[in-house]
Amino acid sequence: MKPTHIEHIGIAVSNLEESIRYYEEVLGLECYNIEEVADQKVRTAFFKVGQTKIELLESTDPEGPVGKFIGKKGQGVHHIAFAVDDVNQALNDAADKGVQLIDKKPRKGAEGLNIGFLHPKSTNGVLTELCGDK
Ligand code: CMX
Repeated sequence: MKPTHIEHIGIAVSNLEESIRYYEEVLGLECYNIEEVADQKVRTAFFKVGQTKIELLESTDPEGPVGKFIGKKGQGVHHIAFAVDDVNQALNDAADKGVQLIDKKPRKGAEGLNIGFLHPKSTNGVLTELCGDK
């Protein structure tokens, strides 16, 4: 695979509205989309910084992936998402190289993109998302 850019950085937050205020009032960015991803048990807010986005993640369930993360580690960077042409192909490439997949096949994430996660235990501790149109 060859990622074209960092599509977004996912940041776990305790309170979406409070965190949006920081990004808007201090960093001067504009929140252009708030979306609940029921499947992932999160509410998300998006900002654009050049070609890359910031995705704030507020958990809707303490047992969901972000709820558990915040319970253990507190707020902070949760994952990095790389844009790839073909998520299915990229997941297969990673598996062939011995990387542990969280998603064996792409699924639909926020903003209608196809997404797939690689397990942080095989990516040097960084939860890694691959995402794209295909
Ligand atoms: N970054 C780095 N390490 C992480 C992590 C993260 N975001 N989340 C969990 N871990 C680590 C934990 O610290 C733990 O490590 P230790 O064993 O050393 O303590 C290990 O992974 C297992 O963690 P856990 O709390 O027991 O959590 P689970 O195994 O239940 O789940 C994970 C971990 C990554 C498999 C799960 O969170 C997952 O499937 N994530 C993918 C989906 C996701 O994150 N969705 C939310 C975002 C959706 C979106 O962007 O729209």
